[in-house]
Amino acid sequence: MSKIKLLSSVTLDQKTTSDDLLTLLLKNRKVKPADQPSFLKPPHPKNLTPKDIKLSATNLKKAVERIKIAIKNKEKILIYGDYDVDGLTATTIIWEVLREKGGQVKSFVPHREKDGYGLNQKSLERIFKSYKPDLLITVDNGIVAHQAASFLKKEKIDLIITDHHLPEKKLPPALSIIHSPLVCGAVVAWFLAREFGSADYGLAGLGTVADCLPLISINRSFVYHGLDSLTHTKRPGLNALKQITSIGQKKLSAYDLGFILGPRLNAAGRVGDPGNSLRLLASPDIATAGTYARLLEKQNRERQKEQTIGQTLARSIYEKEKDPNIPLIFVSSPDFNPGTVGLISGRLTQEHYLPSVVISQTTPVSKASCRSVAELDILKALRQANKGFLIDLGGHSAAAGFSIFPKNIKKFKKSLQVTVKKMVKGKKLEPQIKADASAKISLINLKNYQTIQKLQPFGIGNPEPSFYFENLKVIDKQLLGRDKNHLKLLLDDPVTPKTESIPLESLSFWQA
Ligand SMILES: [Mn+2]
Repeated sequence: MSKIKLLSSVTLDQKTTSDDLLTLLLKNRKVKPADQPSFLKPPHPKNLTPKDIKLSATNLKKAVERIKIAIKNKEKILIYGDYDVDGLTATTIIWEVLREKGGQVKSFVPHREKDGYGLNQKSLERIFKSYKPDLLITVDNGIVAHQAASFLKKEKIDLIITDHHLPEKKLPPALSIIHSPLVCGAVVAWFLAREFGSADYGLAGLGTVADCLPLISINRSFVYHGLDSLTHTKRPGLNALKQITSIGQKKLSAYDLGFILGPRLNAAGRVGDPGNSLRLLASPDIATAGTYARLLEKQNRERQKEQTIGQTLARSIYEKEKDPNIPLIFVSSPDFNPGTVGLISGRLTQEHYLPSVVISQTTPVSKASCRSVAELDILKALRQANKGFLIDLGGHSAAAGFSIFPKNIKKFKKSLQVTVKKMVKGKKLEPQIKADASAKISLINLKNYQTIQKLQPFGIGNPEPSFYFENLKVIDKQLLGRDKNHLKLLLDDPVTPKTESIPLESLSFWQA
């Protein structure tokens, strides 16, 4: 069972006007009256200023001037990105613009296993054997790369950091740091790129959705207008990817970015070389793009297979080891692919409504990913249980990751079990369904549907409106689909006056 949380105490019915409904939905989404116009019609990215995301104007100017000199003097520039969608789109946005301006620019995204996440000396030394830049620009990483930044300084390579991750007290030594925690890495990169030409805000919108930023304020501008731009994009890579998936020419939604295009771009980095996603995004023609789109589609199937195998293994380990007194799933195996531990952890937490830790027991260092439920701050739990066992711990209350030496896994497991048990003591772990308000089915009509659509795009921070209907009567039921997995009901509310839409047809997938 799930508990239902009503965000408002009113009950909506046929007397509710569209204005009332809109006001209630905006209030539930914590949109202040003064911000309502910009929520419903977000300003276009081109009308935003660096100040809107609190970027330092001085640092931006310093970076722009240095890059201009590099372009003029034909100095070698390197963009250092990341293997996830945010990092890939950030890399593409800035690489493209600087190249168009005649810059000598190459881009690099780290290999998940060989390089790990973020700017580091080992990877730099490897890159420098074939390409030693005069100027290095990070995107979606770098804000805590103290060692690598010092190494670059010693090598007399200028460094510009652009990032959105949380900084530590001390910042790394760099020529300029362009940083905002309010947006994703691709949007930060976009603000730098647009100083040089027309930068792709559609890609920045894709990075925003894929990096799970809340679709409110500035982020909404990039997703709202970005979706429109991506729907009509001329970029061969995205068109090839849309063609190979079921999307085709249709009007894109945030769901398509997060669940169809995003996973395919991520797949390359999870099971192989993330450079393939970069090559897709940068493909100059549809033939090249088609080759990479087919490759990503294949890698995405591989990723799904790895994930399914991993999930089956994780479930069997958990079934063997589980203790009903410990509200934590902790599974570790050398057979988990390090690129899919986050996905497996997410699935386990969803299935059991328990926090989970999944470790790919690789040597010399093992990689772990964790997901949690609303009742437990997993980052806090990991920090408390750490006792010097963990390397590179990072994340937030709902999701985190760390590295650990295999010999410490057992001891850390004990420590975390004790901590978690203490932290959730007295709490009942139970999934919660949030509904905007109670309603009578007479609320449901075309006009109210259209009102709800004004709040698009929906996603994190702006969920699709939902309503709680009580005491409905099932008049008729029917199973649908080839395997009869889906449920169709005819519903009536005995106390509501009949209209042409009542009784009401409802559809529920996988609920047969
Ligand atoms: Mn990011």
